[in-house]
Formats: sequence, C-alpha cells, structure tokens
Amino acid sequence: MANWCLIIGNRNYSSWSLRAWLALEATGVDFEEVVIPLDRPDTAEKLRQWSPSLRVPVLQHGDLTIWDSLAISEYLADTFPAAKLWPQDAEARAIARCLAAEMHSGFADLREELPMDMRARRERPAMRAATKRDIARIVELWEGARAQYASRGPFLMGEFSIADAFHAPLVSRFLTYDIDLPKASEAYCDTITDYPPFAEWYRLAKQEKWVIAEP
Ligand SMILES: N[C@@H](CCC(=O)N[C@@H](CS)C(=O)NCC(=O)O)C(=O)O
Repeated sequence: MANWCLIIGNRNYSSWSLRAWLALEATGVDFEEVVIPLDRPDTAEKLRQWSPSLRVPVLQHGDLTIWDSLAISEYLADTFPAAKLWPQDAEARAIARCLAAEMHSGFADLREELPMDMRARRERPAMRAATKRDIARIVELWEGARAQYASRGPFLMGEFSIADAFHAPLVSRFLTYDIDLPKASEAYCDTITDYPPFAEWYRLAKQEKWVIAEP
C-alpha cells in the first residue's frame, strides 16, 4: 500500500469523493486510489474494509485514517502548505472556509432532488421551492465571491482552493439538470469544467460501466 491512498465511490455519482480527490490532486503528491462502487449488494462489505463510517471518501496516510471530506482537505492543507489549498490572507481564508463549510453542512434539498450523475444530461426538472432556494443561495455565493476576487483569478477565491473542490460537484449538477445561471456563475462553471483535474475525473466517470437507476 502506498503512503497515500484515497478510497472513493464511483466517479459518476460520488460528489463527496470528488471534493477530496480534487484537494488531493492539488497537492501534487503521488497517491493510490481504491474505487468502491456505491449502491451494490457488496458495497457495505467493501466499505467496512476501509471506512469506519461506511462512507467515502476516506484518506489513508500511513497508519492514519481520515473519513470525512472536510477533515481530509484540512489535513492536506496542513501537510502541504506550499499547495496553498486555502487563500493566504486571513480574511479571504475565512470566506473560503465559509464557502466550504456551508456546502458541507447544507443544501439537503438540492442534494436530494438533483443528485450528481455526471454523464447524464436531463431536461430542467420542476423543482421544489426549497431546491430553488438552495440554487439561489449558491448563485448568491458564487456571484459574490467572483465579484470580490475576480482580480486574483477565475476560481471562487481567485486561485483554486478547497472552496472550489467543495463547489465543483454543483457545477456538474447544474450541467446535468440544465440550470439557468447568471453570467459570472456560468463563467465559473466553465472555469471548473476546464480545470484539468476536474476534466480528468469527468473523463474517467464517462468510462465507468456501473449504473445506479435512482442515484
Ligand atoms: N460527511 C461525509 C459524507 C460522505 C458521504 O455521504 N458519502 C456517500 C457517497 S457520495 C457514501 O459514502 N455513501 C455510502 C453509500 O452510499 O453506501 C464526507 O464529507 O466525506
């Protein structure tokens, strides 16, 4: 087993895995990965070998096991300061942490009604009011961050940060469900889809053969 190993779910469906994988990719470290297909009869048994919470992602670094995408990202930021996974100035770092934390703990209606299904392209569904409110809040976050940090670069905080790793699955969902977005948010979606690690994850997701009927 390599020193660094990330256990993830199928790329097409596992939005939480995508976050940790993008953060780990951004460090530049060599790592192994184990893919556990979700929603299959043997999923729980396979997860039990790696994950105390029976969820993915899980990061193994030597003897250390970290079983939550935010904790994984924080550990990577601590371990690889040169990768600048958080913005360097305290004010921007606080905002980036708000963006990641709000995504980590919220948007339950959107998650439930618009599950990540990267390969799929669907007609815009008639959404519940709560899901529309979730989308409006995400747009507010994106438009606000882009207006404030545009001079630093094209990502939420200018340069790529953990905030982008956490918001990238939303880009995939908005594409899948043909969600209408204002200009700066559209441009942010392009930034993420053009970001080489995201494009690589998507390429591999398209090659997967597993299908979950109702993700
Ligand atoms: N708080 C966890 C949540 C992870 C999570 O819910 N992962 C889903 C997949 S995206 C999972 O492992 N589900 C287990 C299953 O479907 O059996 C994190 O941030 O890593």
